[in-house]
Amino acid sequence: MAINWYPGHMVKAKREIAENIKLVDIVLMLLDARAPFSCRNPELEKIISRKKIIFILNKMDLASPSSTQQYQQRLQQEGYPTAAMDSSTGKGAKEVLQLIKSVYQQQAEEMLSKGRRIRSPRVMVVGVPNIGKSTFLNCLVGKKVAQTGAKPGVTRGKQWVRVREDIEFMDTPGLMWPKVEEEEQGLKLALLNIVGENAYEEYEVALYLLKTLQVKTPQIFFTRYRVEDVQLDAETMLAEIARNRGYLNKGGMPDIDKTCHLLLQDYRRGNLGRISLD
Ligand SMILES: Nc1nc2c(ncn2[C@@H]2O[C@H](COP(=O)(O)OP(=O)(O)O)[C@@H](O)[C@H]2O)c(=O)[nH]1
Ligand SMILES: [Mg+2]
Repeated sequence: MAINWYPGHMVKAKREIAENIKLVDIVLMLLDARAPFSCRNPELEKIISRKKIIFILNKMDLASPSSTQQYQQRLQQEGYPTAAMDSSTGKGAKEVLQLIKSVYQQQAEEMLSKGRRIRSPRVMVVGVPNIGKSTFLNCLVGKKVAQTGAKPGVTRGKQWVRVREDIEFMDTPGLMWPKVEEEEQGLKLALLNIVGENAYEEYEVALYLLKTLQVKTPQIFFTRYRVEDVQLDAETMLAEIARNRGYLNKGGMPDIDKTCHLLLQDYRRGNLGRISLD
């Protein structure tokens, strides 16, 4: 399966980011902590390269803590400051604000040495769809500025929202598109609910998840779905889960589509544990 995902509105999104980037000092690039490298886009990083980029590994509550640490180390080796965050609870918010201030410090000193007045850092949040941009902004700013789960692409006038620590956030986050280069990366992005659902078959993504679980956490098939032989081939496994759940068609046959949907949902909600993919 080739996931070829570059919807029309991404062209507009790219133009908007290129415009808005001029107004800020720092870009916070949100990545999914479960597969941060799959969310990246070198082309966009190049467009932004004249600004300071901070990578935020969001949804860390759903990711394997040791993987998150490793991913952060790799990004730091590339020279990027990083932090991890759970925007649904605000865990990590303090560290993010602290990081922004310390990254800005250098710029502030340069301003000072040129005899310029130091102003508050201006920050823009960017990230792929569903990564949690709106949730993140609302969480840091401490009130509802951005609509969560909203359809992207509604342009309004730029507004700045100031947080206590004297940081100004652009109220409209930038929509970023991942660069999908290989099949497995596309499957990960589909599993993470980042690519639009018309771009993939749930069945194929569920097969990918199933194989991943069999490698990383096979016991889950027993503990959650009551399947005793955790290494069954994919087809038989899906049918077993369907029967155990009572997901049957009219003819009494296992409902495979419904079972695939269940698997994906369980992964996305964290019901299968904290499983990272990159
Ligand atoms: N578990 C968890 N869910 C999150 C986190 N951040 C966002 N979400 C959820 O992810 C979904 C997409 O969030 P949203 O802010 O609308 O994403 P956006 O499209 O990037 O603006 C929503 O259901 C949020 O509740 C997080 O750190 N942890
Ligand atoms: Mg949003």
